[in-house]
Amino acid sequence: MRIDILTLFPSMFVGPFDTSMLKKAKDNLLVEIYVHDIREYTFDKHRVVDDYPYGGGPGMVMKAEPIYTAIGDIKKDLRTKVVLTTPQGRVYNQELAWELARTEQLIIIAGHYEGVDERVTELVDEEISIGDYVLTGGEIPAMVLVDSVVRLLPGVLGGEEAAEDDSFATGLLEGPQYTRPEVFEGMSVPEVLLSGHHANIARWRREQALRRTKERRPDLLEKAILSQQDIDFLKKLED
Ligand code: 9D3
Repeated sequence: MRIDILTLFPSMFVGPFDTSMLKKAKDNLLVEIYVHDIREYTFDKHRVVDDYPYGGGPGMVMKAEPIYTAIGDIKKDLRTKVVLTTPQGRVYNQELAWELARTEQLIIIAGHYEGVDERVTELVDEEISIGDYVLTGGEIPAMVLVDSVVRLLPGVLGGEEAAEDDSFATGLLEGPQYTRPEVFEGMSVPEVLLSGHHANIARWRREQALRRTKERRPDLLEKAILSQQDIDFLKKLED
């Protein structure tokens, strides 16, 4: 997969893509990531990338022309998906991450200021928000997309199994986890985890996941795939 990011702040992307899993994915040639400075696609003397909004109002709007030129330069073919990060977009989730992960080339326009000239959206396949809170720009959302997509690529996690076993893939939150020591500040590790009884451990973990999901994210339970045993356990929790 190839990912191209269009941004006014290319330096923001330097650290995050050279660390940890993303670095490994790049080193192993599973993904190519290119960060492009939108200002490089201006051809006027002052290299202007933003301007005042028609009709007035606060803030600045990103100009259409540099972004339009950049996409024309970078886009490989009709299979390329062009994404714009914007608070007005479809709210991001794991399903959409899988959708993006299936494309050959992903171009992400990181919005900034009050937004981009509406005529750019003509070239955009998907407008995406990462959630209902206010950020200063679309750069961090662009990084969120890259991180969530790259880890789904075949070969990145050491097989796709780990990605498919994710809590959002099974539809449940994960239960509690423990590591050494066995007793910490008077708090013990649950007995069952020390028992070596793998079937009991698996059942206990499943029940903890069900309990926690019911408590914190009951909305997830509606879509989760549950066995009769799961349903019986959840019913038991109510009394
Ligand atoms: C006048 C109202 N504006 C400021 C409160 C709206 C506004 C414009 C641009 C609010 C935030 C931004 C910058 N944010 C993004 O570009 C953005 C974003 C976000 O803020 N939250 C969640 N997802 C995203 S994706 C892009």
